Amino acid sequence: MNGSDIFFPKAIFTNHSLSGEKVIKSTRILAELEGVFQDQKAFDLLDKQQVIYYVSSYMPVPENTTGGLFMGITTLYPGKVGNEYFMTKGHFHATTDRAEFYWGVEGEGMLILMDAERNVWVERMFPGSLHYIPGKIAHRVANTGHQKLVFAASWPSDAGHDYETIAANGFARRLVDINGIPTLS
Ligand code: M6P
Ligand code: ZN
Repeated sequence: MNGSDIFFPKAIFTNHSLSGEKVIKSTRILAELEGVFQDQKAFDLLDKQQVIYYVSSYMPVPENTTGGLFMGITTLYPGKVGNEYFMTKGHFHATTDRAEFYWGVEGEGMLILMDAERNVWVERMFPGSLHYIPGKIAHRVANTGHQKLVFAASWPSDAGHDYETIAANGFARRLVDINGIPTLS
């Protein structure tokens, strides 16, 4: 090995965010979560421009490439719409059988999972929690704490996102605050 074979990494993971040439950043404001929460009256009273979460994704290969991997870091703010915690949109994968890892980095939350028969269950998220999401399972994250929830994810580059199924039918159960306790209702 000589000096010309030593490279700087193509992406950097610092301060709970990714940076590099092939990193894409996106932000979700509350307006983009219209219809996601149960309490429409409470939703209508909130500032629709507020940022609910943001994601930085390292996509080293083009979307839909078979055999590649992506990585994302998501920061989800604390808050509620009525008694329902702020959460990500949630999705199935467009290539339905593709799996994904999520892992907790900072803060507290719940990973909400739903299979094709609409059975719903949750896994607690905390710094160091590791979650294997098998194919064909919809996934969304709720922040149940009082600070930012940061989690990382890695998924196949040909997984894609199916948001339509969730937009049409939602998840079969909701994670709500009942007397300060996250409860699946
Ligand atoms: C994770 C990954 C991404 C996803 C993001 C936000 O970082 O699963 O693919 O985009 O969370 O979740 P959603 O797309 O459901 O809003
Ligand atoms: Zn996914």
